[in-house]
Amino acid sequence: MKKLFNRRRFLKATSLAGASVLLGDKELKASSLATGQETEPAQGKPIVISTWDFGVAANAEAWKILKAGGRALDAVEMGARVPESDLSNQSVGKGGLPDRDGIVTLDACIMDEKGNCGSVAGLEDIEHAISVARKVMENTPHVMLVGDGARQFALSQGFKKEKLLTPKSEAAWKKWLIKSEYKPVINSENGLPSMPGDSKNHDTIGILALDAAGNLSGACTTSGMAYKLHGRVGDSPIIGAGLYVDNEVGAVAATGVGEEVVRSVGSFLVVELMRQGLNPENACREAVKRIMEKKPELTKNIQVGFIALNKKGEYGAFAIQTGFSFAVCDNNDQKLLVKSKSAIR
Ligand code: SD4
Repeated sequence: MKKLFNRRRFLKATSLAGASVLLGDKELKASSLATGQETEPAQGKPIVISTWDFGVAANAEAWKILKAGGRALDAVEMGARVPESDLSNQSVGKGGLPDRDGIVTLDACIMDEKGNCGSVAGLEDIEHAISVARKVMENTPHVMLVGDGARQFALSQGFKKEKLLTPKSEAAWKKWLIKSEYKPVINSENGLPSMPGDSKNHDTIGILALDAAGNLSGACTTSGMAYKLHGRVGDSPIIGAGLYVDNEVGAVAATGVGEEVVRSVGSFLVVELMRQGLNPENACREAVKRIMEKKPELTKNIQVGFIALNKKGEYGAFAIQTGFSFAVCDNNDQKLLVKSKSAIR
C-alpha cells in the first residue's frame, strides 16, 4: 500500500505538557491539548481525523478524496477500508482477533451529513464491514443488520466471502485458549495489563471528515474486543455510541471498552456537549469524566477515548488513559497526536 508518508517517521512520544504533536521527525509540544483549550482550527477545509496510529494511513486514503473536492462520506469509507485490509493489525477487519470460539466477527457503522446511517454487527466472512454498513444505509430501509442476516445481505450485494481468521490471529487465540481467561481489559498503550495471548486486544478505527462543501461524515469499524463472548456487540456499530454525526454541530467517534461507551451513549453525548458550546477537546473530556465518575474503580484499568470534529474544522480528543493516539490530516500537514496523562484526575 502506498502511503503519503512514512509511519516510522511518526515516532510516538508523550510530553509532560499533555501531548506531543509529531510532524515528520519534528516534535512540537502541544500544551493546549493538556489544558483543554481549543486545538488550533484547521487552516481551511477539508480535514479528516481518526483514531490510533493506523489512522495515519487511513487519513492518507481519505485525503485523496477530500483534496479532490470529494464527499466526506466517500472519504471516511475509503479511509476505514485501509485498516480493514491491513493484516498486520489485529483489531479491525481481516486479521482481527476472534471471539472466544475462534470466530472473527466485525462491527461497523457509517453516518452521513443528512443523518442517514447504516450498521452491521457480528458480521462474519466479509472483509469490508464498513462498506456493507454503507450498503445497509443506501440499499435498505433499515439502519442495522446483524449476524447471519448481515452476512447474507453482504453476499447478495456482491461482497466476496473470505476467511478473516489469519494464521497469526489463530495462533494468538490458541495461546489464549490455554488459560481461557475472560478478562475484557481493554488497554495496552500505557503498560496496564492486556489480554493474555496477545499484546494488543483492541483498537477501533473511528474516522471523521469535513469536506470542501462543509459537510461532515463519519465511519467506525472494528473486530471488537478480543476473545469476547460469541454474539457480543460493542459500541462501534451503534449509532450514538461508537459514532454520531450531526451536520449542524460536529462528528464524534469512540474507541475503548464498548460497554462503557454504550452505557453513556458516548458519541451522541459529545456532539450534544459541542452543541452547548464546548470545544471538541472539552466535550470529549466531559464525556470521559462522566464515565470515570460513574465507575471510578473500573476506570483505573480500562481505556475509553473519543475524537471529535466540529463544523468549523476544529478538532479534539480525550481518553481515560495515557497514550491514546489520533491522526489528523488537512491541507497543511498530516500528524499523529498522542495524548498524555489524563488531566481529569
Ligand atoms: C469494542 N470499542 O468492541 C470496541 C473496541 C475498541 O479500542 O475500540 N477498542 O468494544
